[in-house]
Amino acid sequence: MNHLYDALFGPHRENARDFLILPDGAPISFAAFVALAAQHAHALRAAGVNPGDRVALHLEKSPHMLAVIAGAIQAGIIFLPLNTAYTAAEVGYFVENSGARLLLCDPKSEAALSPVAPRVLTLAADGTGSFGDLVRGSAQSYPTETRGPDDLAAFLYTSGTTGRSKGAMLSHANLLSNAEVLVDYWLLGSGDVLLHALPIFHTHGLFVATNVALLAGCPMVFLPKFDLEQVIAWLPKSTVMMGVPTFYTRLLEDERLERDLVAGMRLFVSGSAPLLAETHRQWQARTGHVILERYGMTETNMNTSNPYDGERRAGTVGVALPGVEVRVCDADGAVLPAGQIGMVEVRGPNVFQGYWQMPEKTREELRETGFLITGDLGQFSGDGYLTIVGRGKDLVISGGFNVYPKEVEMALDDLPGVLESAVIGVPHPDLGEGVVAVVVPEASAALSEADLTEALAGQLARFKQPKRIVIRSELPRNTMGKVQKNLLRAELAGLFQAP
Ligand code: MLC
Ligand code: AMP
Repeated sequence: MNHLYDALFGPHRENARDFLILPDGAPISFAAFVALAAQHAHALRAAGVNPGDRVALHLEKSPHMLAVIAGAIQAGIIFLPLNTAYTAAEVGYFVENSGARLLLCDPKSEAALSPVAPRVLTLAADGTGSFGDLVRGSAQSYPTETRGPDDLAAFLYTSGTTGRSKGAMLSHANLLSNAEVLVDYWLLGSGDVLLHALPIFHTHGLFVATNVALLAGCPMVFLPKFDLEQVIAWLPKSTVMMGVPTFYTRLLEDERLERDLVAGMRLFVSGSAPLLAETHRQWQARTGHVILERYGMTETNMNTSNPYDGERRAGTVGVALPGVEVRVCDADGAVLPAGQIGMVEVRGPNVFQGYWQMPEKTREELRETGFLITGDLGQFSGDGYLTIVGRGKDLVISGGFNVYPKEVEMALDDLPGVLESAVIGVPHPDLGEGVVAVVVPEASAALSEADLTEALAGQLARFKQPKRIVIRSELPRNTMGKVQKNLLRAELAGLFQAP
């Protein structure tokens, strides 16, 4: 038995229905996808990757990328999906830290990424490339490797408040238990069609959207990315969409969004970043649909959700999912009563296995009792609805991507002429929060925003780079010498707002 493979793919071996509906090609049936996954499993083995090894994926979203992931699960290989925006230096760290035996990348990234991994093979979105060649010659069935619930399935790298990324280890049971809960909770079924416009290198697009679709046997309209025109074209043919708040604000900006366009839709889910109550209300007024907001994180998959039947309360992330314990605590871990603000802690079969080869980091965040300290500040209502009121961790969420200020500050501080810097998130109409850096030059240095922006390019993934850099002679500090980011946030709050 293979805990995750048997549940997600096993039932579909003979399923001739469409699984992946593609905007520019013939659909791929469930059965054809299972066969494709087996070919990718063979290709991974042919490339020298064995059960228990790691494979790093820096690939454009495509059915082939999904098939590598499925093939890795079938072959008992741990996969690391990486954001394609990551630079070679960032990818190099993930490959080295994880000990990945193979890096798969798009042919156009091969030259840049070859120096950072022991072995690099290529796989384009259309299936061509050196790894694609191995796939094409392979058999369409693979003897599935045995894997139990506690075996590791994936590492997802998440940056940290210290600026060093950590590999969150997720087991087969972590992923499957959460997908099972979500299918039941959101009533996903084979009659649904899921509009999939998220990337598949993060929890939301992969472990929430894709895993629930596989488990429910529901087809996905598989778009390469969020493209407004494509989403508008496919909404009338879909029943469920999962997205980050930017999806909803971008759609609201378009006058074609009205009731008729979404008459066939059953469910809109939002997560990964706070959905403004205002967006929730505008969506309801324009479309008649009430967005269902849920809350999760890389280390836990999904923790809470607004109910399917029952009140979907704007500005809240709903109630604890079945089987998941969610509590709000003080700094010592004592549980606080409803109404009080404290640290959100989570325990359940969804909670990860720790950070790869970082036992101390794991101990800092995962209590011996099994509760994960999320770093999010929350408050329960008397009837069990959780509101995320802020973050105890220094983190900016831009368009659903996490940016850890420490990492950006370290890159800035290393630039010639920079004395120190503070990176913050301020309200951004499109991305929710926009990354802003406040930089103090050394006494004799003449720094400009344009020069600093250029110097950072290539060092950090594009989404981590500040959208604005403000030069100041000093940073506000409290009596302890700590930079008062709250003052900077208040002062620069209007930076991205229309005048
Ligand atoms: C793209 N850019 C971003 C960005 N996305 N900058 C900041 N933040 C982002 N999120 C950059 C591009 O490189 C480009 O730079 C410029 O901004 C404009 O790009 P765009 O064309 O407008 O962006 P687009 O490609 O449309 O992407 C925006 C987006 C995308 C919101 C559709 O970022 C996205 O799909 N986000 C989803 C993230 C996600 O899946 N999160 C889940 C994490 S899991 P330039 O300079 O080249 O013009 C998780 C757990 C949970 O959090 O609970 O789910
Ligand atoms: P990640 O590490 O990318 O998985 O991001 C997880 C973080 O995203 C959480 O710790 C929260 O801070 C944030 N998050 C996810 N969903 C929501 C939500 N619905 N509302 C507010 N914050 C959210």
